Order: sequence, then structure tokens, then C-alpha cells
Amino acid sequence: MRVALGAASALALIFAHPAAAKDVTLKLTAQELDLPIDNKGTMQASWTFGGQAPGPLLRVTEGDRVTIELTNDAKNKNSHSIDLHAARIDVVKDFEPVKPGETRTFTFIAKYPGAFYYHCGADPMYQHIARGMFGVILVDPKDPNALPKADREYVLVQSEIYPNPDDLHSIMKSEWSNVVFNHTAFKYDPVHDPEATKMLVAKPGERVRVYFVNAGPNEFSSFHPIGGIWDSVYLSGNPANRRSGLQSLVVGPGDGATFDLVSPVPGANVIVDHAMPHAHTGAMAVIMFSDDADPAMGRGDNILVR
Ligand SMILES: [Cu+2]
Repeated sequence: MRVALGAASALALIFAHPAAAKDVTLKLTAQELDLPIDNKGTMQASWTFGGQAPGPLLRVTEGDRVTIELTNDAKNKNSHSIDLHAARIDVVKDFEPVKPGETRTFTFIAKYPGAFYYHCGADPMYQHIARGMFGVILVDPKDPNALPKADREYVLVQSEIYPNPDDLHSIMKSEWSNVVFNHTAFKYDPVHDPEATKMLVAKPGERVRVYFVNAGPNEFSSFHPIGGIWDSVYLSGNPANRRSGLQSLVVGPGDGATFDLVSPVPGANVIVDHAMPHAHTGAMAVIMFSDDADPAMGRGDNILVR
């Protein structure tokens, strides 16, 4: 009898806590290296998290206790830091710049679910962002049914490319040459750039969830799917902030949102920043709906398509 009661209590505990909070340690390394900024392979001296822009996709669950360990590679010339919009901490202590060769850790509780921006906050912050130091941290809701199940997920980070990021005034005056998704002009748009080799894909009827962050550093985005309508939009990616049937949502620099798209028909949509100078310098991404869509895309390691 005592055993039976014990089992029942254990079951009750499991169902009361479908996603028990975890301790998660996320390790990042700041690296300074050259990265391509277009499909031709034009290189630019960049500052990055993990040698990539956007940096690694970080993913935790609401309620997790998250420890960030940031190492600044000893080969770097500049101090770097990390500022996560998912965290509530002491900005002076925890977001402090880390010198080359040093490591800093801090811990926070991921209290709010959402699609959050992270970026370097070392001075001048706008230069570090313009050079590529940005990424996304997803905080999944602890209730697995808080959002409808997505069939595919994609991450798009908007940012501006500056021809000479050493010229700080050019960044402050927003003298960018391109506005892009995932640090490359027309990265997923073979329609506007024949040298593009990638697209986002899904099947008609599938729920495609796009986690969008605007890294800026300066420009607002009017985020729209040409040929589609956002079925649901969650401001900041929080399930409590649902909107439905939106054509566009303005996402300012430093903000993010989660967008669900469902196409009833095969064919293409083009996800854009509807501001024309932004779209036509690189902020366009084709999503192709077809019944033979590659099942590996929008899943696993292909959520942030490199
Ligand atoms: Cu930095």
C-alpha cells in the first residue's frame, strides 16, 4: 500500500511539473575574424560570438537557471561582453566587458518566455553590433501547449551592413550599404540574387514559426510576408501577447517577435522588411511551399540556416 501511494505521489509530481526547471550553462567565445556579407563572398572584418553572425542560437526553457560563460579569445584586440534581453541582472557587474584572454560568468533565471536579442555591449556598442556581435536566445514556454505546435522553425535576424564600421560617425548617421537577414544580403533570395543558394522551405498547410530579432543597430523593420498573412504574431515571442491575421509588424532595433505563417497553397512567399531601401539592399528571404520540401529544413540544426 505504501508503495502504491508512493507511485501515485510520484506521478502527481510529474504531471504537476511538466517541464522542471533546469540548470543550463551556455558557453560562448568572442572571436574576431573575417565573414562574408553577401552571396559572392565579399569579406568584412567582423566581431562575433562563436565565429558566426548571428551567433549561436541559444535555447532554454522558461524557469531555467541559465549560466552564461563568455570567453574573450586571447587573439582578439578588443574587449567584448554579452547583453541578453532575456536576463534580469546587474548590468554594471554582469554585462561588463571581458578583456582578451579572460572569461566571465553570470547567472539569471529565464523568467519570461520569448524570442530575445543578445548582443555585445562593449563600448562603442553600436560598432560591436554593426560588426556582427548579435544573436538570438529563445526561451521556450514551460507549458508545451502554450503555443500551437510548429511544423518548422526558422530564425531571422535583421541587421545593417556598414561599408566602414571603423568610421563611428557613419554608423551613428546610419550610413549603411545594406539591410540584411542573418548577416548576408539576399542570403535566402535567389529571385533577387542569382548567387543565392539557399531558401527557407515548408509544405503547404504546415505551421512555420519564424523567430525574428532586429539587431539594428539603427533601423526599424516592417516585417511582412509577401504573398502571405501572419497567422499569429507573438510580441517579444511571449504566448501572452498574441495577435492574429497581421500583414506586418514593426519591430524596432533591440526588439523581437515570433511570427507564425501557414500557406494554404504551394508556391513562394517572400519575407521582407517592407521599407523599400531595406528590402532592396538585402532584407528579403524566400520561403518556398511545396509538397516535396526537404524534411531536414526548419528543424534540428537548420533552424538558423547557415
Ligand atoms: Cu564586442
